[in-house]
Amino acid sequence: MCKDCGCSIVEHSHSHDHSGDHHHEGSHEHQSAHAHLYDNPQLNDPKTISVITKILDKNDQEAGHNREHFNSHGVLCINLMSSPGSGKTALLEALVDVGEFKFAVIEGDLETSRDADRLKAKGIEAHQIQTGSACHLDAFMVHKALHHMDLDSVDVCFIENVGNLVCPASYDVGSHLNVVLVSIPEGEDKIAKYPVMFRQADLILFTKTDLLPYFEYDMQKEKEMARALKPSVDILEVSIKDEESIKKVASWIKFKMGMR
Ligand SMILES: Nc1nc2c(ncn2[C@@H]2O[C@H](COP(=O)(O)OP(=O)(O)OP(=O)(O)O)[C@@H](O)[C@H]2O)c(=O)[nH]1
Ligand SMILES: [Zn+2]
Ligand SMILES: [Zn+2]
Ligand SMILES: [Zn+2]
Repeated sequence: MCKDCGCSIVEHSHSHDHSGDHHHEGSHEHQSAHAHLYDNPQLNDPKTISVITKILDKNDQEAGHNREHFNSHGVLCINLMSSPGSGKTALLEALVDVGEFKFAVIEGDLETSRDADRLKAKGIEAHQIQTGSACHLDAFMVHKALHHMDLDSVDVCFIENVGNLVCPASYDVGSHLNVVLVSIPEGEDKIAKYPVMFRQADLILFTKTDLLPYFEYDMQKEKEMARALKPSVDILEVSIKDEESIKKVASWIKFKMGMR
């Protein structure tokens, strides 16, 4: 558990408002989060609860401000979340090749600038955030990056979150949409084990489908599990070796761009 980020807070709400204004004071999400905190013997000190609640409320305000940045430039912001190595950076590299829209990327990793360097090598504007010990991006980290970016020159800004299926789900970073990746080699149980993350998803991408012949993976069962958690979720299958599958992701994004 991450001591300073409040990642033990589990939101039980089945939906999350990404529409702009966030009124989180006393919201249902936070009340249920508080209830959950009191159940946690490691975090049952009222002072600790009060500090974590304040961190999340401040984060939500900053996330709203980040969304104003994106809205004022007509940019669609997409938060990419997954376990480490599920293929977030590889997807971005493949998306630039299909060339359907212009995008920039805010990269979050504990250490190194490797992901941003990979993207810059493909001509993508990328800004690396090194979080040090933090296992997620928060709205303040993203805001710092925003003031170094030229949002006028892009249609979409991706935020590649730190590889982690747990606490990134608790931090609104100011995105409009959440895309959650889950790769075939990770095994069949990820959606059931990390429901908080998958409930936040607007789109779930099953990645590395070219590896399906080598793994026992019941795709239909996993899709049913995803829809049981969130009936409205969109789902696509992706392999970076199949350009048509990348084009489908690009089309989904273009469709969403058209509504902003
Ligand atoms: N076979 C196959 N390999 C893939 C695919 N997508 C990504 N990979 C490989 O999986 C590895 C991890 O991919 P990344 O894109 O770095 O994963 P990531 O989610 O960005 O990882 P972190 O930033 O560390 O969380 C790389 O070696 C990729 O080449 C795919 O569709 N098929
Ligand atoms: Zn954390
Ligand atoms: Zn990456
Ligand atoms: Zn600002």
